[in-house]
Amino acid sequence: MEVGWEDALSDITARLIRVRDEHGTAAFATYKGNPTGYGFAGAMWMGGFHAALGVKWRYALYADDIAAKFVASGVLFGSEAVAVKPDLWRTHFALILGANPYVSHGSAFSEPRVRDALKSIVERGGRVVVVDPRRTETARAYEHVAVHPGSDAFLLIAMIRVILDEQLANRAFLDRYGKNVDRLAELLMDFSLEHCAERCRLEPDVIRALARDFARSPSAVVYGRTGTCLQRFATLVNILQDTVNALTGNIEREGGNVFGWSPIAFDEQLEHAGLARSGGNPTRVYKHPDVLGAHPSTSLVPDITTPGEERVRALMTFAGNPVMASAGGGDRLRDALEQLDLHFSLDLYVNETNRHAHYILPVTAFYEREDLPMGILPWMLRPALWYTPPVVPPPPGVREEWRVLQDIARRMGLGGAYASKWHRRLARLGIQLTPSHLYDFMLRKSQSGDLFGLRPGGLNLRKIKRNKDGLLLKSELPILPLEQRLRTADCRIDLASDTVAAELVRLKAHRDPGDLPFRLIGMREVKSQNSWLHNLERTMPPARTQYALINPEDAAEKSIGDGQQVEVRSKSGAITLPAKLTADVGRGTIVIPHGWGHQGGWKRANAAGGANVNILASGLREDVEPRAGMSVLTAIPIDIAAANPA
Ligand SMILES: Nc1nc2c(c(=O)[nH]1)N[C@H]1C(S)=C(S)[C@@H](COP(=O)(O)OP(=O)(O)OC[C@H]3O[C@@H](n4cnc5c(=O)[nH]c(N)nc54)[C@H](O)[C@@H]3O)O[C@H]1N2
Ligand SMILES: Nc1nc2c(c(=O)[nH]1)N[C@H]1C(S)=C(S)[C@@H](COP(=O)(O)OP(=O)(O)OC[C@H]3O[C@@H](n4cnc5c(=O)[nH]c(N)nc54)[C@H](O)[C@@H]3O)O[C@H]1N2
Ligand SMILES: [Mo]
Repeated sequence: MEVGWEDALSDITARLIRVRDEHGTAAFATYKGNPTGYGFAGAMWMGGFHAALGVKWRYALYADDIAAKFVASGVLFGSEAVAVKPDLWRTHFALILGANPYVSHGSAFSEPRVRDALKSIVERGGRVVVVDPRRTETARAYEHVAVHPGSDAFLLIAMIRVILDEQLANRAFLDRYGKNVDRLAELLMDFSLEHCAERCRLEPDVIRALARDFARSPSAVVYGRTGTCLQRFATLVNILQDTVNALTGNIEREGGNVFGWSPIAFDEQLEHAGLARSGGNPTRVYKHPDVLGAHPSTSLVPDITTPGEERVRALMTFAGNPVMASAGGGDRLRDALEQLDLHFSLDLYVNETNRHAHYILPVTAFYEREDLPMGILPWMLRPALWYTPPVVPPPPGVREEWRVLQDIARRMGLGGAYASKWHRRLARLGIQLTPSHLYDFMLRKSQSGDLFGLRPGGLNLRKIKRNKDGLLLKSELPILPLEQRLRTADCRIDLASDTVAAELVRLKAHRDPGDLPFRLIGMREVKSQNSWLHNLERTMPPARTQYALINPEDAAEKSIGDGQQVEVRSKSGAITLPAKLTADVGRGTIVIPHGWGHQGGWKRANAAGGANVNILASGLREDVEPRAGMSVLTAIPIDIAAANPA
């Protein structure tokens, strides 16, 4: 049913006030999805909304994406807020694990010309090696190492052993910044090269050569992304990646893993807010850690449904679709959402998650609003700022995200959705700061700012708007002494922390169920953005279908023909979809893209069919990576069978 903004906002406000009066602000929760990264004003106002309302539970896509990388940075570098990224424009060796930048465009770093950056490595005589169970678009363009799903920890351990055993480590770097190198060697004693190679389904010589070449390269960097973060041992794998970087001296060196540069010190802001260390505000039932202040979405179901104190009763979903995208999603989440006193959503579409919400508030899309994407500055390989005005007028009836959040906070008597209590006070006096005010203020007081006139030529919003093609702030990332980068108390990188020791014990003890011999991995498609972009003719032409990619020999053994329906079963559920046979995937690996199987309010997306692959992910407490709260969304044990055997 359609209602006007006035009715919707006044009822939302009334319900929020009722929940607060009856249960306190610990009954408030939000879920923030991926597109909050593509609109800075909305993201900023969401932070302000949390502060103004005192929202205690802040679920986000991080746990289905990247929390493990942040936690690993905390363990090694002393802060989870630092944006460490591969220096692709200068490196001589990029070892890429579980990332497919030719399709994804790169992640956890920002570079508009990512293909050129990778090509530049080969052009200066270097190498790009892609470690992936599938021969991906990126792997095809460079060298491919076909690792078995979920075995990256063993690959990295084996590389570390070769580097240590063959004295290939950078002693000068380790003497100055390393710690516990000998203890690391002891911890890894039980993992022989041969055993590790077997787990990875690689030849020991392949790993040996990789380790030697990496260590001897003038500069080199291990870069891992979702394929490593979504594994059962995600934090360990992310720590081991930077352990390889550190052992070879490739931290904060040209061509290594570098801390980068941003005019606005978002890392320090997070550190001052006490958010650079995970676990300060664990989830109420599973006690999974918050990372950079965000809670894993796998906890949503128990936190809504388990009776008791601080139970979630009012939820805002903002640019997200956890019913489809989260390991804790599916029907269980859909049913849990029905129990809420209030669920409202800011979105462009009626998706699978907000379909059952009390209110869906339609907001402007990226082409319909102005933006100044400052939030990704710390991740940029070439830091730049550009202002974009709206390029098309919004359809009637939609509002900008920040205005909606501002309005709700104002109606609740809080002034506005500002992080700063001073700004909220000003707002109560009638002075409402807009995104432009805050952008200008942040820029002007930043390390490159004009300091409100004290530093002529410095940054301010007017200057950025005047430069229609944008302002390139740095063409090369500055390299600083590590003393200025590391946040550890002793200014050293502990390579054998208690976290590593504990995770190695867990790794050694873990056994996958023997009756599920295949391993499921995901795949991003050019014409999808997680669970959306599926409702447009250009991105979802009638012929487009979701497939399960299967190695032809596996298919033959299971009597599955090309195009035939195959049932894919995990311990958590089963889905059926057509098979596509391809030697791009190794034996024992099944590849299924996520974000399909729509049942939202969209027509074309629903009609496209397919299945929600995350039904196969468990999201149960025992299947969540304990250190960072990451979901296990890759290397899931499964079995396959022809759905309609002849
Ligand atoms: N199996 C499997 N599952 C995965 C992953 C995987 O690799 N494999 N990847 C995970 C990752 S990395 C992520 S980030 C998550 C994503 O998880 P989510 O962010 O929860 O899911 P999306 O599908 O990206 O949903 C985005 C929603 O935002 C809406 N939207 C788009 N633009 C805007 C906007 O400007 N404003 C607002 N308010 N709404 C907007 C869209 O209509 C859509 O409904 O999925 C995770 N799920
Ligand atoms: N076109 C498009 N672009 C996107 C997105 C999208 O949905 N569509 N999503 C955006 C988002 S939210 C994100 S977070 C980024 C993600 O950016 P990337 O991580 O670069 O994207 P993916 O294509 O998911 O790459 C993950 C790779 O990991 C591999 N993999 C799976 N399991 C394992 C394993 O056990 N070991 C190893 N070594 N590899 C494994 C997969 O085969 C896959 O090739 O992409 C962003 N860009
Ligand atoms: Mo993501």
